[in-house]
Amino acid sequence: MRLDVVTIFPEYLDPLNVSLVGKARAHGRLGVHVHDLRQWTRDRHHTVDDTPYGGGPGMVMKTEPWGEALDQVIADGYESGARRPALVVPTPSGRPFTQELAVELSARPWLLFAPARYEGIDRRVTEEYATRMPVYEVSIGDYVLAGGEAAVLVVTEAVARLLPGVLGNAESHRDDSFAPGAMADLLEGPVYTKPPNWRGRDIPEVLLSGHHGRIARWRRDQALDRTTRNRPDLIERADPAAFDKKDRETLSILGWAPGPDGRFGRTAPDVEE
Ligand code: 6GU
Repeated sequence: MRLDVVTIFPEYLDPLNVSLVGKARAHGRLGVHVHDLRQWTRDRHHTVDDTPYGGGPGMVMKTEPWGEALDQVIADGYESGARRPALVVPTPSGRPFTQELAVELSARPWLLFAPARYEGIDRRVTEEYATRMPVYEVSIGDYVLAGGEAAVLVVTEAVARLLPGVLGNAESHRDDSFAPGAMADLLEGPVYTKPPNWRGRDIPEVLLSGHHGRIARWRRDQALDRTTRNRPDLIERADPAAFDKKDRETLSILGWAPGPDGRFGRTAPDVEE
C-alpha cells in the first residue's frame, strides 16, 4: 500500500516512522510519502489560507496550493507504479471512521491524505478530485481537533495493522472489538497474565480452571457487562438474535430487558460506581 500525506506540518507525521506503521514500512508492506503543502505556494509568504466568502470566523485553505500539490503527488504516484488512488480528507464533518471503514481502506492500494487546518479546505477541491477518484471524508469522533494530522495518524494505524503480515498473527483481528461479525459487536472484556497474584489481587478463578466452555461463557458475560456500562448504544441497537439464552440471563441481571420490538433496553436507572 502507498500512502501520501500533504500537510503544512510534515513533522507532525514523524510518528509514522515508528512502531507498527514503521514496521509495516520496514517490511515493504507500506510506502509512506509526506509532503509539505507550502512547496506548492507561489507567493513570498507561502500563503495557504484566506478569509471565507460569506464572512465568518477563521480561515479557509486555498484551492491553488491544494490543486497543484494533489496533481503532482498523484502524477508522481502513477509514475512510480501506484494505481487506484483514493483521497482521504479528515474533517469533523466527515462520516464516522469505524473498523468497517478501516477494513475497506486497507483493501485499497493507494491512499492520499489531505488533512486541513483552519476551518477546512475550499469545497471545490474535494469536488474536483471526486470526479477522478473515491473521496472519503472521515471524522474520528465527536470532538474538534485543531487539524486533521492526528486523524491521519489514527486512520493510518488502524489501516496498517490490517495489512497482511503486519500484525504477525492473522487470528488477532478476529476478536477485535468492532471487528465486523466479532463478538456480535460487544466490547472485549478484561485480560490477565502472570503472575497469578499481584499486590494481593488474584486472577479470576475460572481462567485457571482449564474448562474452555466455562471460560468462554465468563468472557462473554464480562463483555456484556463492559458493553452495557461503556457502550449501552451497542446493546440497544444489537440484533436480539445475537443474544443466546445465557446472554439474556446476564443482561437481565445487569438491568436490561427486551422491549416490544425484541431489542434490549435498560430496565433500571444507572447506579453510580
Ligand atoms: Cl478528522 N479533524 C478535526 N479537525 N477534528 C476532528 C476530526 C478530524 N475528527 C474529529 N474531530
